[in-house]
Amino acid sequence: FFFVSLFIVVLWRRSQIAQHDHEENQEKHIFSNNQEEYVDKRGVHVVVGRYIGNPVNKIPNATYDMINTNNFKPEPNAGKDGLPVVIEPKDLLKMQQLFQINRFNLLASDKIPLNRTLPDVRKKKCRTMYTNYQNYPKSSVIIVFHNEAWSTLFRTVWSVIIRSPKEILEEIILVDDASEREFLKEPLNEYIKTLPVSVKIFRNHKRIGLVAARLLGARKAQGSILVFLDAHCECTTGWLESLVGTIVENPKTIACPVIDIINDDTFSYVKSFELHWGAFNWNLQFRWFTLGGTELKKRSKDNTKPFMTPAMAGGLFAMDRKYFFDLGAYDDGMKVWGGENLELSFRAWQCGGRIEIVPCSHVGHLFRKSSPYTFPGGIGETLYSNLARVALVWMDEWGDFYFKFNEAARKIKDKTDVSNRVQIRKKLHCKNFEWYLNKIWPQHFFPMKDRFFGRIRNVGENQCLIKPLGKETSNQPMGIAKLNECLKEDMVVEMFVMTQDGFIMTDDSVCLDAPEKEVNGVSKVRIMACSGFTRQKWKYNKKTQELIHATNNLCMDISPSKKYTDGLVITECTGTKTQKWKLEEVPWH
Ligand code: UD2
Ligand code: MN
Repeated sequence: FFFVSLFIVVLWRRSQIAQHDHEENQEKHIFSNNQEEYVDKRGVHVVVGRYIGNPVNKIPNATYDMINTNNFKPEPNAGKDGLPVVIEPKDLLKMQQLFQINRFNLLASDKIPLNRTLPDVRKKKCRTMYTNYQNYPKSSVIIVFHNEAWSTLFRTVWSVIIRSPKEILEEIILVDDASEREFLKEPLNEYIKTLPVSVKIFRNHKRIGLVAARLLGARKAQGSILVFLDAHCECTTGWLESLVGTIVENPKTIACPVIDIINDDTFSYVKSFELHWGAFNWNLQFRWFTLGGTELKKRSKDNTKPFMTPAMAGGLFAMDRKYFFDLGAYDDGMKVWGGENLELSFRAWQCGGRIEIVPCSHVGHLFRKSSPYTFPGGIGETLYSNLARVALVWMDEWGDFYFKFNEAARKIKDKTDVSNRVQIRKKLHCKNFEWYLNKIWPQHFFPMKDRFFGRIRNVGENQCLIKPLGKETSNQPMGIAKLNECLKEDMVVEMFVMTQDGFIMTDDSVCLDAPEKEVNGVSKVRIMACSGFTRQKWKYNKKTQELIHATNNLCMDISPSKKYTDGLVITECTGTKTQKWKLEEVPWH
């Protein structure tokens, strides 16, 4: 229980963005909280902290006035070209005080002009693509918000205005989900009248959550394409033509931009790498994962071409309006925040549509480390009831798997009525979740009929292999492969999958990994991001109970120090008891 709860806390709402940089063998992740983490050429795991600013121990709370006044005071050059904003030392305390309001650096945001310039981050070839956009259908851009800051909200609006071809922009629709801030009321109504394109505002006076708010916006939209954005985005040149162009090619496509990072401390615009696709872990948390070998090969032919993704992040996408409603719009049983992105992702794929990431479309999103608003009904209750709906309607046996390992969702399950959504699944003759996993995400790490799922127990020590704890900075729990007391209950920390190809993997797409050549007689076994490379392949010999590294025929053993906390190694097979492993099946549905 300790492990599981700690794990949940660590991974709780981890911002999903990681950035990949592939320079030869080097894989680099830059996380939104300014930590950098990569595996260098020797396979050494490096984490570099880059936190800027001095943490202050006692930060006074933001005052009522700070929260309710619009303090937008642009300085002409602040944040120009997407560069970071520098806060003077004398303002640091005020900065931290203001930070709490929206959980981003409001002081910095309020200095940046609404129409700041941004670099054109697209691949060069993109500039010659989607040039006949004059013939494209028109878009309604829908932005829902709850207590958003003025500067971030209207920088989103202005970035749409100045970087969308006016021929294909029908309107911008703002939906206010019961914001309390004074400046978002009458002053906003007046301000939008001055804007050079049609901007409409619809308001809910009771909090209805982002799904219902987006549904309202979609129903009011006049354009034949719906484009959804969060209220703290910045669009770059070419963003809209490429999304709409992708839908014109195939109207059953949900087109997503590459989501770049607006840094929550400095508001710098950071291009994120295009080698990611979206998926999810056993807890149904959205995650970015690196594309595997075959997708990379497919993409290397033309890296400006849209590519499929098993799931979308949720906030930023474009879709044909008619198709949006034909496909069942959104699940209006979903409350406040969370889960709707997976619901739409599964529905699209299973019911004959597709989701693509469009490399020529780049939109920045302000990623935060925590959520600034209240969750009526409690954050757990809302999120888990949304996810329970996803599992019940779309995931078949894997829904049972989710409930088995997720107590919070299990508790809500019986109170959840999804009959209207099950109807939609029937009406649209949707495929099952097994098809989705096999065909759309074959690299997935979920249990399957033809795979081992369960504990891996060392016979000599009577200890079990465990997944390392995720680092604060990382989406993926990585580290030295270690043993721990085997638990009596079934807990995800000691659950592993072994595929027919010999990959031993677990939640969050991490795999048992060892070097192909031994280093000084023994090599450490690590748990690393699954790569599909042979260094992550293993063979299990049922008779001898040995786990053998596929390329060099070395056996997995505990470290020579014989302390299982020192981690596992691969070494010459000797038949000793610590080289024997039991693969204990655990029922998962
Ligand atoms: C991500 C998505 C977000 C949504 C969410 C899961 C991206 C970049 N963002 O989290 O769009 O899919 O996952 O639900 O993919 N809002 C309301 N009413 C509410 C709560 C939020 O209107 O009760 C608005 C909010 O002001 C914002 C949008 O909904 O404009 C998304 O909320 P968020 O920015 O907190 O979500 P985020 O980016 O953490
Ligand atoms: Mn957001």
